[in-house]
Amino acid sequence: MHGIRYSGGGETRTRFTVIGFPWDFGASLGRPGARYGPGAIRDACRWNLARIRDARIWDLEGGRVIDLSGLQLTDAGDVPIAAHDRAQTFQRARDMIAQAVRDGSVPIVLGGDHSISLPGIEALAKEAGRPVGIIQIDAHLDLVDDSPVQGRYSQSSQIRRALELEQVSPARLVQIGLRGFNYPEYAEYARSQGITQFSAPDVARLGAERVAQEALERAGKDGAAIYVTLDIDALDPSVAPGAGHLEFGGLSVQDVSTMLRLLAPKVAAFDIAEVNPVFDFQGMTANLAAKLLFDLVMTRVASDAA
Ligand SMILES: [Mn+2]
Repeated sequence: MHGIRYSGGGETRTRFTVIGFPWDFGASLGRPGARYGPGAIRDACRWNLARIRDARIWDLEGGRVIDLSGLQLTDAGDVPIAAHDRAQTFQRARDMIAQAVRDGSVPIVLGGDHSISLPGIEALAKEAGRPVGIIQIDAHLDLVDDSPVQGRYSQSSQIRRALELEQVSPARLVQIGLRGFNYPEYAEYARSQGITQFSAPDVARLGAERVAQEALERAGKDGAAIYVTLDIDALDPSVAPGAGHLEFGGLSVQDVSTMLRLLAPKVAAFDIAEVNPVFDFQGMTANLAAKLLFDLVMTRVASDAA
């Protein structure tokens, strides 16, 4: 398996640690197969890694050549999966992600279904030494408390569980890209908790830049460390067919790219979930994830170097 690795060779200013989390037992309603996500995303990253020359890369969208000499991008491999034991597997993930944060690195967790965000948020909450805010780019709410089918730790509950952490507050949760139809009881829950929500049409109406700026303000309140989670189904299925569930009317590539570029300077931990190669077409979704990962990494390097 290809690791996502690069060492700029200069004095390190930006550290990222890639952690694969090939877990899809949380896909109890959506389509399973996201366990193959980390491998497919790593593979797709080769194209951009190959374009680095002499510690520099041309960022065409940013209109600049970025100096990568201060970048240390390491790949810690995959979380060892105990298929019979979610709690043990999540503990291992928490330990790996916490280690990355302690090393002064920004963890990039590659899912896996969206349940994988919980150990990441827990690790950041434990290590950050300050409050945590969450920016969730997603078609769905993932606020299910409990369900007879899905239980309490599925791909539909990780944000609800994260809100129970002492360091996390619904006032610092921002959900972007929501659409379609959902259970009515969560409308009252989201409103009463003061969760900030931008639907996909909100993003089209307000613009990605304004939404990203407001998200940073809300999630970053109280000096919070910001966890950014990207469910690939936030993007429209026409560009991301390899997802857990297809929810039409989604965000555009440019809008998500713009948002990640604006969030990058402030992100303390990042994950990409629900990339599902089993349902992908021509590797589109994995390649999209790799592009968005590079948007975030390269923009952060440029910002740290400035
Ligand atoms: Mn989700």
